[in-house]
Amino acid sequence: MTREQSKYTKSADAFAQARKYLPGGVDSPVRAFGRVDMGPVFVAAAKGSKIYDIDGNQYIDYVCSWGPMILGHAHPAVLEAILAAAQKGSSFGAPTLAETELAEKVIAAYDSIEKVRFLSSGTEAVMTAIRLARAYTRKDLIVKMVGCYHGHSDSLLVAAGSGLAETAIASSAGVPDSIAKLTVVLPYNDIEAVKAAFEKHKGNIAAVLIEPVAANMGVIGPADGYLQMLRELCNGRDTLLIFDEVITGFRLAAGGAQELFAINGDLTCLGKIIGGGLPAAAVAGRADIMDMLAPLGPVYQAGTLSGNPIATAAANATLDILTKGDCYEKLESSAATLEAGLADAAKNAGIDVTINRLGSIMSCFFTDKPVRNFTDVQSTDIECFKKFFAAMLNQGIYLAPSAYEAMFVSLAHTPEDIEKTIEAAKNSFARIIG
Ligand code: KE4
Repeated sequence: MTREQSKYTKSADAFAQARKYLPGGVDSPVRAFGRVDMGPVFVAAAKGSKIYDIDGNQYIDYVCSWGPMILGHAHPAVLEAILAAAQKGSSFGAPTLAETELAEKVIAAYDSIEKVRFLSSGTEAVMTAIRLARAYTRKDLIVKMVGCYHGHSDSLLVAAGSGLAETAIASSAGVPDSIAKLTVVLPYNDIEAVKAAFEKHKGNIAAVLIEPVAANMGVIGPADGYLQMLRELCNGRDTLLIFDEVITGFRLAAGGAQELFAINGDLTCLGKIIGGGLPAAAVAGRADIMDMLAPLGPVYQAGTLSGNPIATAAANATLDILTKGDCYEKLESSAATLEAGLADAAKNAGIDVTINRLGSIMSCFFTDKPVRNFTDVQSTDIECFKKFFAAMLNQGIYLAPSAYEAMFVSLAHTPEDIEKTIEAAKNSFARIIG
């Protein structure tokens, strides 16, 4: 056993035990560290910008629970709100004032949102948005982009069809072809492909669904004018534009990518940050579409724990902090410093990297080329990323265990954290070259 492996013995034992009872030892696949060819660390606790594993190792955390922990872990005000809510009971299955308060905050942040329905996961939010779009437009097809991830509902576990604008094939077992072929999968940042799909499937596209800033193939921003052209194409064809802002909502700005790019979706899916670290998400948007939801309209959607009072308390406390003061300026400053430091470290080590950053999310791709879509990501050096990940982990820097994920910077990351991360990157690049 190498010295480095000796640092993870309790996690290794825990993983072996977990695999007896949980498929793959985890409750969500990416946590198994399969994409970095090693076993996961089991986390014992977290506070601020740090997480602590069961072997007692401390890490600066850039996963942030895949986005929600933008204030840092166990923020005092969020904890206080959770504990106060919990004292009054954990779930009622009845309306509460806090849900209305949270909806007001979401609506105040987004020009495009008039009504909100809270639910428990991003998957649920997107699944509901699709159902609403099909009901509202009376059309069946959904367009999604290669490399965008929208949760695990059947319609979205699909891969591109045989030819451009052809209907999709299932990308997961258990998804019938009859469902997969109601989705069309196109390259991200390719407006001509969208035009071709509208041409081929005249009048039958209910919605174009997109992460306005992709963060599930690494971070990739929209090409200049791309989102605006999607908006125009949808307008002209009575097709809805659905922005999946589960990651970007309240991350890139209070109004997410739609604020950043001054564009309005017809429906918006939110999650992660609006749960404050607890299970909460939302489908939201134009009132004439949202009012189709039961009990008002004919589109059914429901949830035992939707608007859960403890999750809603965490969410309200989180947004109260985020939407006041200069939080987004601070996030921008920290992330820009980190980006510059990583770029300099790679350059000085003679390693080619492309860093895509928007606000406080970024990805470091091992390539000397721009990364603008999934095909570009696939041409990056994934093996090099795995070495970088392992070298950073062994120096106490916890990155997402996949080249297809994002780094998240929080308000809890201090200048010392950023500096230590840059130093660790210098050592890691040296090891990769060495
Ligand atoms: P959840 O069902 O996991 O709450 O949300 C699904 C989802 C929807 N839309 C976007 C843009 C998302 O990024 C996600 C979930 N993100 C992944 C990580 N990239 C969650 C981590 C995991 O799957 O364990």
